[in-house]
Amino acid sequence: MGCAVLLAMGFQLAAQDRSAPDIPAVVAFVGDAGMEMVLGELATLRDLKLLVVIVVFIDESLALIELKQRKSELPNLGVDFGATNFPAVTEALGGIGHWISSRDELIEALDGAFERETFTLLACRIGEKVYDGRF
Ligand SMILES: Cc1ncc(C[n+]2csc(CCOP(=O)(O)OP(=O)(O)O)c2C)c(N)n1
Ligand SMILES: [Mg+2]
Repeated sequence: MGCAVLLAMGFQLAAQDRSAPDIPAVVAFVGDAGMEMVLGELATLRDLKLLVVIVVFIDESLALIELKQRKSELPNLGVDFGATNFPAVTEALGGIGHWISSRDELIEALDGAFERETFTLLACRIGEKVYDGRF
């Protein structure tokens, strides 16, 4: 969980080591629980000035596990959690954070993210149980 953020950071670092400044922003896609597990890395993004864009799927759920739990006809247990204000945390740690509720907002926010010099987190509200029928 959360490894996409670390992999994106590592990719940017390796690109710098290879003197490849033409690498644009790297985009990481991560679940909201995964993002909570690696929140401290936002401070590292700030300090290393790494141009990474993080797209967080917000559903206040360990959705993949909830899906498995439900398919196994087990009671809902330990898979729901509270809302985190990810954009506020991002801003507190020196990045730019936005809430996203539509494809159009995502496209516009990505364009903005690719223009700037700081890291960006886009908190995308994807709704509940949207993985149903897709796995
Ligand atoms: C460190 C770690 N702990 C537990 C798991 C098992 N696991 C796989 S997916 C998942 C839920 C992830 O929730 P979230 O990041 O919100 O993603 P979602 O499925 O909701 O999109 C868990 C607990 C894991 N892969 N890695
Ligand atoms: Mg989730």
